[in-house]
Amino acid sequence: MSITVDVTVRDYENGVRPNWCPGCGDFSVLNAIVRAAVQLHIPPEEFVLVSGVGCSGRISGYLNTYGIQGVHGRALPLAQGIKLGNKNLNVVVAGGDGDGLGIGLGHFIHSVRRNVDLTYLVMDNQIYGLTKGQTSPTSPQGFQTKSTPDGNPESPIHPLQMALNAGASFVAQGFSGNPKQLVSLLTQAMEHPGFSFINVYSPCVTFNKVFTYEFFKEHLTDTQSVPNYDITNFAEARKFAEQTNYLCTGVIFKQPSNPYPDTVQRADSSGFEELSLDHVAFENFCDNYR
Ligand SMILES: Cc1ncc(C[n+]2csc(CCOP(=O)(O)OP(=O)(O)O)c2C)c(N)n1
Ligand code: SF4
Repeated sequence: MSITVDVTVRDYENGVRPNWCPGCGDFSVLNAIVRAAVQLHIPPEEFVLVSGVGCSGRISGYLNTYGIQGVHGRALPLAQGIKLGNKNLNVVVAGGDGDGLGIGLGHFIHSVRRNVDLTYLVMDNQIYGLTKGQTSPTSPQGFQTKSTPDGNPESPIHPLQMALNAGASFVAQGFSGNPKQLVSLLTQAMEHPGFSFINVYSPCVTFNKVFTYEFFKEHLTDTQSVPNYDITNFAEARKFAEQTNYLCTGVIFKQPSNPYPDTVQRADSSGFEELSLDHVAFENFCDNYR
């Protein structure tokens, strides 16, 4: 018999006031994470929020739960270690497009392959917010920023395309301006066994004056508006994402997968004993650099 724990939003409040700019899309993501955890009756002591570096990366400090901000681009390996160390924890990872699709891109792809049971949410504002408005990997070609005053010469990474092509079994996209849907996407992602991915258009109101709330409200198409949209059809998912120029929302693709096993047979490490550290030699070596 499973016991349902009574959890409220208040249980997740830690009284720390986010220092995001008023109107930043990240507020909505924070609220959605809390509401999803509450809807799933997850007590704070069974929840971990791992974040990257950036304005978005501050998110893990704003909840009364376990949280850790990793070094830039390294939130996913941290989160995998946490989940594999304690499978009873619900692990959510959140970070920016620069963090996860620039410096952390390798980890993203390998996390999809490894398929550890966690949810990864990218707060995609198409810019580096914390460092004051440079071009990011999701900035479109021609986009003018402080680092590309003549327009971005590079073509962007499309997070949905990246996740689908890497083989992710749960791929969704949300928008900070639609908090109700965001909660629903998060609860579905967190319930999905294996690696689940949500890209969230989360406007930076200070440095990105092009991809605004108004822009997304006008341009986003939801899967629900497509008659008979089949979330299990990979070809349809890719086509829909491409045809909307990735300006789409909803669960784009979902299929069952085999999550990384809880217990993995480890290699016999007895042969490594001869590699054990000679502390005296090591200290002598270090002295050369002191
Ligand atoms: C190794 C390393 N390189 C660069 C930086 C500088 N830096 C901090 S945050 C950031 C990018 C932030 O952009 P994004 O991930 O999109 O997050 P946002 O601030 O927009 O939420 C960079 C380049 C760093 N902290 N560490
Ligand atoms: S600079 Fe942009 S991303 Fe950072 S807190 Fe302000 S609005 Fe949000």
